[in-house]
Amino acid sequence: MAASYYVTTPIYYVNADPHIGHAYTTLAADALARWHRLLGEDVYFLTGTDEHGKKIEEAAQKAGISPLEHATRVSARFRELWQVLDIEYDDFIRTTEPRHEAVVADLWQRMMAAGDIYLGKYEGWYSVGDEAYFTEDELVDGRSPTGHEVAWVVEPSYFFRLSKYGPRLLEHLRARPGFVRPESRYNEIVRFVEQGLQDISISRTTFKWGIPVPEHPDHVVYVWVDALTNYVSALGGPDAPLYEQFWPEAVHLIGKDILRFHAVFWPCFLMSAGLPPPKSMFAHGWWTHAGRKMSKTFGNVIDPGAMAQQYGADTFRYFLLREVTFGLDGDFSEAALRDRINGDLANDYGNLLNRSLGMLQKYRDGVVPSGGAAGPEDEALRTAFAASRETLLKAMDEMAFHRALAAIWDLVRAGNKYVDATAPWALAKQGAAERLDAVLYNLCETLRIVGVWTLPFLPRKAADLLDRLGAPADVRDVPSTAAWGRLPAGLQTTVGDPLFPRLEALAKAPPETEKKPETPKPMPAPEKKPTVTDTTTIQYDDFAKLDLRVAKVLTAEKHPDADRLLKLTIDAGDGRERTVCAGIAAHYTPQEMVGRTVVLLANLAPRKIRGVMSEGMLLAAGAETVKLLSVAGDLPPGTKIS
Ligand code: ME8
Repeated sequence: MAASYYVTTPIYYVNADPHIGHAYTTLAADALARWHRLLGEDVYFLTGTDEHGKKIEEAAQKAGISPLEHATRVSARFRELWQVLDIEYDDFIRTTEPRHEAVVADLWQRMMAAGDIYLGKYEGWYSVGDEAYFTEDELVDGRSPTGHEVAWVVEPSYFFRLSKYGPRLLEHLRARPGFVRPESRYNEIVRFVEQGLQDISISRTTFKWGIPVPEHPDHVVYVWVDALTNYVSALGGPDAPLYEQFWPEAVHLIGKDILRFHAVFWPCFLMSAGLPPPKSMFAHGWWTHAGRKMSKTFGNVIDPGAMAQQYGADTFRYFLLREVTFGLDGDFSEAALRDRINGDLANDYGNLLNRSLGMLQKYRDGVVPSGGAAGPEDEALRTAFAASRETLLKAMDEMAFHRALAAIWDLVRAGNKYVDATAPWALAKQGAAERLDAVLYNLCETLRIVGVWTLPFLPRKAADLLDRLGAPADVRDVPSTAAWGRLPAGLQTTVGDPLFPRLEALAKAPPETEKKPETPKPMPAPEKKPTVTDTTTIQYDDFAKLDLRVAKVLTAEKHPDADRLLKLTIDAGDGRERTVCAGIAAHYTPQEMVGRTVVLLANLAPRKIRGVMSEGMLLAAGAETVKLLSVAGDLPPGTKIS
């Protein structure tokens, strides 16, 4: 029997329109769901909307309509966006549906029967923006940690004995290091639970827009108890066959800000109700724009629907999952998106398709040849295939989408190199028909494999690629890419228009791409050795302007457009991942760089180096032989060097 896989997104508040954060989690979940389907698993992918609570009630009041009417309108906008972004969910749950409300009431009664709910009085701070309670200590300048207003509330309330479940939760966490990912978030949760848990208020009496507490309808169920239950109610509740099949495999994708609700409250509610916690969860980072939190006040909100319309849904999907390590924060830049389109998608991926099928058309009337004569260039292509496959499978297991895509692109680039190395046009001229057959076949097989692997990320374009190749259904799944050579011979291919037309009109690009033409800056500059006469004394203040830090290399790859550069992603301890181009490709391999601790000049003005925005510079010594600076001992990223 096929394995089961259950992936969920948070259910989104319907107080306002969907934004990039919603799109991000949902398309990550969609990519995972598609990947697991391609593996042949039985997949259930759930998303939906969170429609109760004070926040929605207030938004409806503002709009002058009933909360349900408001929720219905906004919930529909989420579904419209998911259609635009090609999100293929299996179920969309709304918390105002009776099927959900019934399971919330059931869960409440189970927790009550376990003796874990008691009546008391809540007195403390509440933030409607977060729909969360805060202690005095947690407030920052009189606001919630996320910057929302708080109000002092005093009301009768039911409490949940969270304190009782601390030890059991800790045991659960310790036995399952993968319960919360990434690891940094797991550690954060373990530390939090170790400090001991306090009981929490789980009902409200000062407004009505919620699910009534069973037998006490003057209370409504706290919106987080209501919302979290969606993951079980969508499966039909604890006695349903869908629950039996999928609940043991549940993986929650969430943003880092709602981790505590998922990793602490939710497992404890479930334990109290006599149900097992989900299998695991992954908390991703936040997108900023132009270095700031997105907000209407700053006018820097990115509309995912508009982006998908302008650049194409596939492109937007690819960019969000390729640009930033899943788990870390990232800064959105339209210029970077355009670079990815012109570089990865047009130059690499689209080009491999068009040149390969173009040559196949020219030399073999577009028909995939069979067999042929092996040649010395084949080895490198096969090796690239095997290496990409291994990295890809592991990366998808770890939800490291950026690494998965980088691995696929290693094969794409190996395919393009294969064209250059085998020079099919020369083979045609020489009449080396057998070798030409083999080369053209290998290119088609590369395209097929790349096409299958990119289906989760570029669902339309990859399907288009496979259609142009004429690939039959049985060679369009992941198991069919386990070994080289499954593409049958004799298929009729069609070239078609470029898959990803280049964006030539850069003049129309946003101002950030229009900055002065960039030339690669060599690092370090070997030609210009400092001499004694170059040295002038400086004041300490001058030195203090340099933000030198310990940093860690997370990923490394060859710069797509410059042989001497490596393109690195680096953790400089500032909560985000940055890209740095370093002129060290002749001295260090990408593999040697991953995990290495380096010294970074972090406040060097960002500049674009051959199409890649580089933020900072690694320090190194030497000219002919270049050695990177490092620090003795084990200092964490971000440690200042002074
Ligand atoms: O929290 N970048 O709903 P929500 C990345 N209803 N992610 C972002 C983001 C950004 N700039 N801004 C927000 C809720 N998010 C609850 C969930 S689940 C049982 C109930 C993410 O609409 C945020 O991290 O406020 C969260 O995961 C998601 O958007 C939903 O936010």
